[in-house]
Amino acid sequence: MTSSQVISAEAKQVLITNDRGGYTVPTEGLYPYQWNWDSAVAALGFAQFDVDRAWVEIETLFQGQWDDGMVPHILFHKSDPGYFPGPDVWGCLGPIPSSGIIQPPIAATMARLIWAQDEEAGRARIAALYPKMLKWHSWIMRWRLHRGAVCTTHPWETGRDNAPDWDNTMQRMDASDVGEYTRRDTQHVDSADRPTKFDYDRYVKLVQIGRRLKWDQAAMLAESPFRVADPTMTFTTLRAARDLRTVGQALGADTAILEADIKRLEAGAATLWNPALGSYDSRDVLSGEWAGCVSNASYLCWFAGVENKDMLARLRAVMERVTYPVPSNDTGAESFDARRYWRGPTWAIVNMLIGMGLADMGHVDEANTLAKKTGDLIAEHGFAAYFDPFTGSAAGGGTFTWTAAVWLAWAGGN
Ligand code: 9WN
Repeated sequence: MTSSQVISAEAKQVLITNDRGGYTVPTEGLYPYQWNWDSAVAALGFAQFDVDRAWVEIETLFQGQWDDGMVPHILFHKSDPGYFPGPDVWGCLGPIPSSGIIQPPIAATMARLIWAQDEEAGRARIAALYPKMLKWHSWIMRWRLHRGAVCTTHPWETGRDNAPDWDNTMQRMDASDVGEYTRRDTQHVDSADRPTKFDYDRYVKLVQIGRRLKWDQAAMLAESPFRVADPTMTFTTLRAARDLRTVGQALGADTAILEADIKRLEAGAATLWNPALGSYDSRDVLSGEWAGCVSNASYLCWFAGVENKDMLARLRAVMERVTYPVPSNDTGAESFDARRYWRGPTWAIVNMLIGMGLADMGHVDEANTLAKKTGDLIAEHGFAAYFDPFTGSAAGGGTFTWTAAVWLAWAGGN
């Protein structure tokens, strides 16, 4: 076996080990439940060796869909004391105990890619998923838009929990009455790789507010102190709309509504361009302030089918300068921290989304370079959650489902 085949066998084993029967945990211990966007990536990884299992992963995720269309960020299939905040803290009443927020809606994109690998047999599977995916998309369009950009109501929704994008908004929040709680994350991994207590208090406070409002979106819109229009949510939603349109057309559905959604979201994506920064950025819709952050999500424009020459120039420079791109924060920013959660490290999953977008938009050289560098990173440093962008050293726990899936589906072939 070549070394690449050895790594592929290991990657496959990571997925199999993290499989809990119908769903995959992100990693043993630290994350014992089904996470929304991790699961979508896991499905694409499974599709490389077991396409039936790939569909099952997404089907299980949608079993947790709420009546109103929302698909939660965590499904607590079996209670596990190793994770905080668990189902008792969220107090949600969906068909499966869950959190009350979402994550970047990449499931439709992954389902479309899986269907491309399983055209005939997969038709019935995607046809059954299509109305559910559309319902979730419509929920986002109904509740989360601000000038066409998609807002996040909790840092965890973007999947970029601890990004500096939220610092100003979090600074303004009062969490003095959050009460006592015991973190579990720092019992599994080094606290230097994890968010601070200041941030964690605010994450928990936002969960308490949502719970008090019974996760009623209209009430949260009126009362929650956290609403930020962000590149992750906006670009992934726009991409989902395009993929849903493609799937809908192939299934003979009327996709007029999706055409209109795409136009609104394209206009929304343009509102995230911060001219002073020269980058896509997050904006707090309550204060009107820019975050002033170039993150790895800023480079998801191509994934959304949005071309931008300035971002391309920036990406080329980053790929020259940084050994293992794409860092989750501008390496020159004051808030840059090479190891701490979303404040600097490189995440293979975001690289894959950026790379897929680059390839789709015809930037094949950049896409190949990024896939190669990501492949080298994984080959040299393993299936970690994330990596120091300069040294490549692994952080946040090993044997991560999505890093293994990224190797199998994208980075391992180069
Ligand atoms: C909270 C599972 C998840 C990822 C997120 C990542 C991290 C959770 C946490 O782990 O978030 O959702 O408790 O740290 O930031 O992107 O989906 O891998």
